[in-house]
Amino acid sequence: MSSPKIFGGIPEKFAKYDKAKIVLLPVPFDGTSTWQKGADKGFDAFIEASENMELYDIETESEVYKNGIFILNAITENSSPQAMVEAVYKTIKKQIKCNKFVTLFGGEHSISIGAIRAFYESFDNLTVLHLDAHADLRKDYEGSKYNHACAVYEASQHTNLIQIGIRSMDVSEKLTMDFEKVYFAHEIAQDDFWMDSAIEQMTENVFITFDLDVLDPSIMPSTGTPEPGGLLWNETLEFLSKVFREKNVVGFDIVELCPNSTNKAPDFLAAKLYYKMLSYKFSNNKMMEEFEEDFDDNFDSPFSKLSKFKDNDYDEF
Ligand SMILES: [Mn+2]
Repeated sequence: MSSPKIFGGIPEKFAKYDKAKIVLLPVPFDGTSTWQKGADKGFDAFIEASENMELYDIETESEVYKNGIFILNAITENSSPQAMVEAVYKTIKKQIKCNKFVTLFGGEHSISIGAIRAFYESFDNLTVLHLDAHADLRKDYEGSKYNHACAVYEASQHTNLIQIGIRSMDVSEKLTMDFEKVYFAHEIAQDDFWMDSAIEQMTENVFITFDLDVLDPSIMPSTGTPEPGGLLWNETLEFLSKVFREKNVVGFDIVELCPNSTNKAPDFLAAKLYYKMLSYKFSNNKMMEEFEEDFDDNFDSPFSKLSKFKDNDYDEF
């Protein structure tokens, strides 16, 4: 497998498939967005910004790129939203079976539907942690259940869905919404304990779907439907680092970067967010590997230990 793109301008030897623990699937799909188009340009802007990023993470004292980050061939299927979702599903499932830590970058939020399906089929009792300004709980929208407005409907039926930062929804979504597991933006602003409460509701295996519009438009204006009153940078990272520390995050996606050619700061934020999440994931693993060496020879890798697949389940490429 070869790929023309490299995240973060990392040395080529860390961007080869065989050695990479991390794979990144670009899905530059923008077929169902309703207002500002441009999420299909998000991945390129994200990669370009990443090249200007310094690769040592101060907080975790780590250089996570040394675990290897390989960019898979982008999903370009766009004959229909359903066909795109199925293509994403197949690719993700295959990579999970190959014991990669699988990440995705959108595209708009409908790209998460196939990813979530692959993850809940592969990991028992999956929690989907959904950070978003919007509830995205519609069963169908404009005639399709593969619309971005339906991004987590399937997750609400098949996983332990926890929603963070919501501040815009349709009244019909109240029927689907599990209010016990929703942390609205206006509540977060007044509650010092929301992070611990949300983490308490999570099962061990967590997939994170991160819609960039969960962030406040003051720091993330480059998104299709910016909503005032969102999360800020440091509180977002505090929450994510806790989740990665306390749970087995099995994969994540970041969606809805809709780049603006005159303000590149949001593109850089997206690249940094991606790298921060990897840093949290793999600095935990480092601790787990030390634990493994010291105490237990049979300890599996943190990704494989809870997946339903056995090592000999590998697909041929
Ligand atoms: Mn959204």
